Order: sequence, then structure tokens, then C-alpha cells
Amino acid sequence: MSECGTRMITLNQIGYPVDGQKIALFTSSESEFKVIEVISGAVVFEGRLGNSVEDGASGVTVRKGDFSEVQQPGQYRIEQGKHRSGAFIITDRPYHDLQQGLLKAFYYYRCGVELTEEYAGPWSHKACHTAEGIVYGKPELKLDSSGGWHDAGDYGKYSGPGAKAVADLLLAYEMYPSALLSPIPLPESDGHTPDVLLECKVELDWLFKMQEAETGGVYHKLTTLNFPGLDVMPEDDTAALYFSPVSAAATGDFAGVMALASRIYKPFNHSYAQKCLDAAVAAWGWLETHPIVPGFNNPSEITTGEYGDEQDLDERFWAAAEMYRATGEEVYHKAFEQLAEESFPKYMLGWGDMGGYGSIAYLLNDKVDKESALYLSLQEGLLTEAQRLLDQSRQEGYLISLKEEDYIWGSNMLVMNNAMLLLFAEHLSGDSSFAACALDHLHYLMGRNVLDISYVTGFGDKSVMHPHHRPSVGDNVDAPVPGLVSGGPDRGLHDDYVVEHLQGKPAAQCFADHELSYSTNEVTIYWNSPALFVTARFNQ
Ligand code: G3I
Ligand code: 9MR
Ligand code: ZN
Repeated sequence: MSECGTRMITLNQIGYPVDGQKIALFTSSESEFKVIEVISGAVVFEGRLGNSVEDGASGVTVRKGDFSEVQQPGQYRIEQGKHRSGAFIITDRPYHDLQQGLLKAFYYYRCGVELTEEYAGPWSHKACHTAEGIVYGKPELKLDSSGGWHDAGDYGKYSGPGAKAVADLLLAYEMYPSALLSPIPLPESDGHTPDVLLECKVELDWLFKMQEAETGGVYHKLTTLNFPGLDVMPEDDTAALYFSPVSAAATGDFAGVMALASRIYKPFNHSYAQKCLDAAVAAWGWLETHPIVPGFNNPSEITTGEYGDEQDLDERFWAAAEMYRATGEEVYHKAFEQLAEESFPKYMLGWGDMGGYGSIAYLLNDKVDKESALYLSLQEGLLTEAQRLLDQSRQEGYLISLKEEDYIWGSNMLVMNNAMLLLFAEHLSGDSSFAACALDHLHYLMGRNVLDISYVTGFGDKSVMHPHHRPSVGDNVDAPVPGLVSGGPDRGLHDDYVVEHLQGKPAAQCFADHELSYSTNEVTIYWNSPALFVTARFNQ
């Protein structure tokens, strides 16, 4: 770090691919910069900064330094007068370790099993949350609830967010299989099934337990009544676990992810694929018999994450698209066509806005007539949205698509979701400018931002050190669990710590690397998952 705290030269702290565009962003007043080879100290490039761009959301004026000409693999840093950047690499596949770390994070999130030293190193801990859960409102009914991934910095397990995380990982594998061939490794690695599918199976196996046997509906979440203290290790969180009531959002998400899984697992495990499809069909049956359902609210005694979602048409839309893609059956196609006429966001990929997954499933489905009006309108809609993101990114100093008002709780999910959408636009149009813009979003996540911070624990020379993550707080290990994506700036100042420390800051600076700041510095599985998708694209 430089003498004056935040460095004036920001870049992707991991580095850049050999043949890619390489841009560092400067907030200094000087105009020249040098690229130095770290070991020899040799100056390999001298450049001038471009025009100043006012970045309102970040509260600074930014200038670009383009050093794309440097193409010799190696380790470098940038210097400008007395300012210097951290060291970074230029190499063929700079993001391989990052990708593996983002995927390994899901192993660390595992619930119900011991994390052994062999796989977890200093972050090992005993098995947690192995007790049966009580079905809320039916105190006599207790069911197996173990397994899956913890949601976040807390130990709740929530069906919809879990489905989004699995969907991102399975889509990453579907789109970029060659990126995901090398083992992590995991305890289950078998040299045949890709590790990403083995890890997703952990969550899918838990999701099966969230389905109500008699109805096919899916319990919204499984948590204790209240959050445990911040330093409580998972195995010490022994309060009773409750299944919250079935919701339409959870059931739609479940049908969507199970139908997707049935397709992806088929070549590796036929009977598992069938089990996923059967579960999806049962969930679809519940949706059909429950056309109008109020949104989910926490039962009065339960204060853990609500993930309330008034709108369930988007989850139904995704479910129909995946069921049609998995089975080819016209009944799902008809349902999809009907849902497509309704008004809800069709290109969003958030935990509560799953419409984008429906559009993508339809647009990637070979069985769909590519000249049909619905196909063409969804394609045009997606490309128009991607073009809007691209245009917006070009206006911003830090080259990403977020406007000031987009710095909300979990803004880094928006950063990575937008990059995902840009990559689907690349796939559909063949236009590589969408991919370049998506890569700019990864550069932001990895340090090319006004705070000069890598939002992924353990990756980058100035990365998040104090996430709101109970195991990282409670484990007596200095370093946080690695590979976790932090939520990022939230201008709404939604916790006491930021209310006290960040008043008046520009939107993109409303972030605190402090364990008490759950609204800016928590970590979740569904912030890791789109980051994994985007990183895999650039690790092929
Ligand atoms: O959508 C509106 C937007 O229209 C508006 O302009 C903006 C202004 O603040 O707010 C947007 O809504 C925000 C919403 O997230 C968007 O997804 C809310 O303000 C914000 O409070 C809400 O935050 C959610 C948070 O829980 C509180 O409910 C996060 O998305 C969600 O990721 C987070 O989830 C928690 C779980 O409950 C418990 N486990 C940890 C997890 C992560 O912190
Ligand atoms: O730790 C909780 C975190 O996982 C949630 O995302 C967040 C919002 O629901 O709440 C956190 O718990 C805090 C609670 O809401 C208020 N008291 C302090 C708790 C943090 O220790
Ligand atoms: Zn657990």
C-alpha cells in the first residue's frame, strides 16, 4: 500500500490476460505512468493518461492508462511519481486460481458435515446443524434438514437463494465446460464428474429435503428463530431449526433448478437426473394447483432473513422454461408462452428476480423455433438490455454499468449479474464488445474501484479482511475464509456501523471492511455464484 492509504492507481489486483485490453484507472493529477517489471525493475512501458471522466457514483475524477501493448507474461507494477500500484501478473490464464477459489468457497459454506483439515486447512470445523428441523406450525412434525450450504455470514439455508446459486454454477458449467475441468479438489472428486457438479449436488441433495412430501410445495427456508451471535461457530449454533412455510417463489425456483439439474447431470448420473426431474414435476404440480399465492413473510417468531418476494411470476416463468427445455413437453411450452405475456422483469438474475433465467433457458433451448415471435422478442429484449449496460459502462469512470442508485445491499451481485447478462448477449450475438465490458466488471470486483479493494477474500494484495461471516469471526484464524465475495457498497447505510462511520460518502464508497457491517461486508453463496460464472468465461 502507498504512504497515503488508498492508492491512486487502481487495477485488477490479480492481473490481465496476455492478449486482452489492459487499463489501470488513475485519480492522480500527473499525466505520465510507467509499467515496471517487478524482478528486474526494468521500465517496460511508458504511457500517458487519457481524458478525465467525472464518476459521480464514486465521487472522484478518473483517467485511463492503457498498457495493452505489454504482452510479455510476467509480474509487473505501475508507477507514477511516488505512487505505485501493487504487483500484478500478465499471463495466459490469470484467473484460474481465482475461479478455483470462488468454487472452493462453496465447500467452506457446507453444512451438516465436518470440514476436515485435509480440505479446509486452518478453516476446518466440526459438523454443524445435524438435528432434525421442526415444521413451523406443526410442532410434532420433525424432518431431516441437514446438508447444503449456509446462505451467507449467517447459518440459515434459504431455498430460493440456494437455487439461484446452483443455477449460476450449472450455467457456468454448461457455457464454459473447459474452464471447469481441473479438480479443486473436493472429498468427492472422482476423476470423472466435474467438481462443480459434485459441489452443486451437495446443495441439490439438501433442496430435496425442502420439498413437502404430500404436496410438492417447497419450504421457503430453514433457520433458527433468531440469528446467533457473530462469533458463534457453526457447530456451536445448536438452537432449534424450523422449516418456514411453503412459498410460491421457493417452489418455482425449486422446479427451475431441478429441471436444469436433470439436464446437466444426465450424462454423468442417469438416475440422479431422473430424481431431479421427478421432484421438479411435483413442484410444478403444486404451482398449478396454487395459481395465486401471497408473498412470503416471516412467521411472527422468526427474525432471520426473510427473502420476501411479492412477485412469483418470474419464478414460475423460469420453472416453465426449464421444464420445457428438460422434457420437450408442450404443456410447459404453453405455460411459458402465457407467462411471457405478463409484466415482470425478464432479464434480471437476482435472488428475487429470476425472470432472466427463464429468458435464457428459452433462448438456449434447441427445440424452440428461432423465427418465432416470442423467441425474437426475448432475444431482442436481452440484447437491448445488454446494450444499455454497455452504454452505461462507457459513461462511468470505473467502466461498470452501475448507476449511483444501483449501489444497494449486495451491489456486487448486481455487478456480477450484469456481467453475466453481457456474456449471454455475447453468446447470442457473437459481439465481443459485450465480453470486454463483462471483463471490466470483473476488474472492478478485483480492485479497479474507488476504494482500491478486492472484494474477494484471499485474492488480490488488498482484499477484504473482515467479512461479516460468523466462521471467519469465530475461528481464531487471522485470515478470513478465502474465496468469499463481499456484498459491496450500499448507499442506503443499512447497519449501525456504517450509519456511524460513512455519513455523506459517495455511493460507491459506502462500504466498510468491518465485521459489524452486515449491509456492506457480508458474504453470500449467491454473490459468489455469478462471480464464478463470469470468471469461468475468462478462464477457458
Ligand atoms: O429493490 C429496491 C430498489 O428498488 C431500491 O431502489 C433500493 C433502495 O435501497 O432498494 C432495493 O431493495 C433492496 C433489496 O435488498 C434489493 O435486493 C433493499 O433496500 C435491501 O434492504 C435488500 O437487502 C437484502 C437484505 O437481505 C435485507 O433484506 C439483500 O438483498 C439480501 O441479500 C439480504 O440477505 C441476507 C439474508 O436476509 C440473511 N442472510 C444474509 C443475507 C445477506 O446479507
Ligand atoms: O448477522 C445477520 C446477517 O446475516 C443478516 O444479513 C443481517 C440482516 O438480516 O442481520 C444480521 O444480524 C444482525 C441483526 O439483524 C441485528 N443485530 C445484529 C446482528 C449481527 O450480529
Ligand atoms: Zn451448518
